[in-house]
Amino acid sequence: MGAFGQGNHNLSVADVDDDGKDEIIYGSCAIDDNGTLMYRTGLGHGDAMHVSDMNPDIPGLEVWTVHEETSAAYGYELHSAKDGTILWGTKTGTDNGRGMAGDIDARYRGFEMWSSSGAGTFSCTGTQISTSKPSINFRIYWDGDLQDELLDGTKITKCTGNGSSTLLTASNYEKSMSCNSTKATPCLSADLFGDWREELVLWSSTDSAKLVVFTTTVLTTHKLFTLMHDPVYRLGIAWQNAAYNQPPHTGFYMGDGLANVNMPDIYTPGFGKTKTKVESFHINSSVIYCSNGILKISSSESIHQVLVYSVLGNLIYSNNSIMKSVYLVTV
Ligand SMILES: [Ca+2]
Ligand SMILES: [Ca+2]
Ligand SMILES: [Ca+2]
Ligand SMILES: [Ca+2]
Repeated sequence: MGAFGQGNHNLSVADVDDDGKDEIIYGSCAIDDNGTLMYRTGLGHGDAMHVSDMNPDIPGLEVWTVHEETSAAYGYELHSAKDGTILWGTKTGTDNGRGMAGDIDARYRGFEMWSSSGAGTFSCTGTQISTSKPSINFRIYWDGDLQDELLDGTKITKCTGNGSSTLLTASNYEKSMSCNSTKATPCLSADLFGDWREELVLWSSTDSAKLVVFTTTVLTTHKLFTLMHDPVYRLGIAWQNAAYNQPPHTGFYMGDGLANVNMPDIYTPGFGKTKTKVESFHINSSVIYCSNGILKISSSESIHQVLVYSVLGNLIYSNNSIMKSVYLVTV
């Protein structure tokens, strides 16, 4: 009751009121964990929506969404995910079909956002920062920095202030294709291999039963737990098969540096023994994809065992009888 006409062609799931239970964010409304209406903005249906901590200066998550109804008071707007308060937006009087949000410009704190009908690209506070608009489709973590790259069809691009550069043209490999005609969405974009950058899954037009998985080979000095440990991100992968899928987002803002990201509760599998809680990462001194190099491991206590896995999960090095606080591994 009350949600009629407010839903999108997509949804997101997140704990927007921080009570440990998830709400369903469904376009212009949200459904509380007990199934009742939490709020409605009254702005009606839309085709694209993004939920994350887009403005890190405002506590909690924000929702960026576009609207189809020409009579809507806003054609695009940013609102509080918790109570639906409109933070900023513009009346367009058009069927605004596409909208994107991601942290694509480190010069402006928070996400940037843009849509089919908007005049350009905006900062998370609603200031227009450019008259141009990049692709309006998916985002993806692909290179080594903490900003989003853009994914549109089979192309991954990097925004470079005034333009963009192409990082991957996936159609060059196995004649890879995106899905859903003009929507040009991937089969999936998700952190499958666990290093926090995201893999891209497409299908081969030479054999549509064949999936083609792309992973980045770009070095990063930023180390983070797999994004699947973040509940908003993990649920974002779970709702990928809902209607006009939208890119997943984390529930935290990465652009201020990973030292500010709260460590979730992570336990090693234990392999039949007691599970061990992973207390911390040495996030400032690690290099992922350290191929053909020497990996230096240091600890405040004596290191007994070192296991090194590839990003595909294969064990590539093991030593079970070490009694040192500094240990060098040649990988
Ligand atoms: Ca909740
Ligand atoms: Ca926020
Ligand atoms: Ca930004
Ligand atoms: Ca990046």
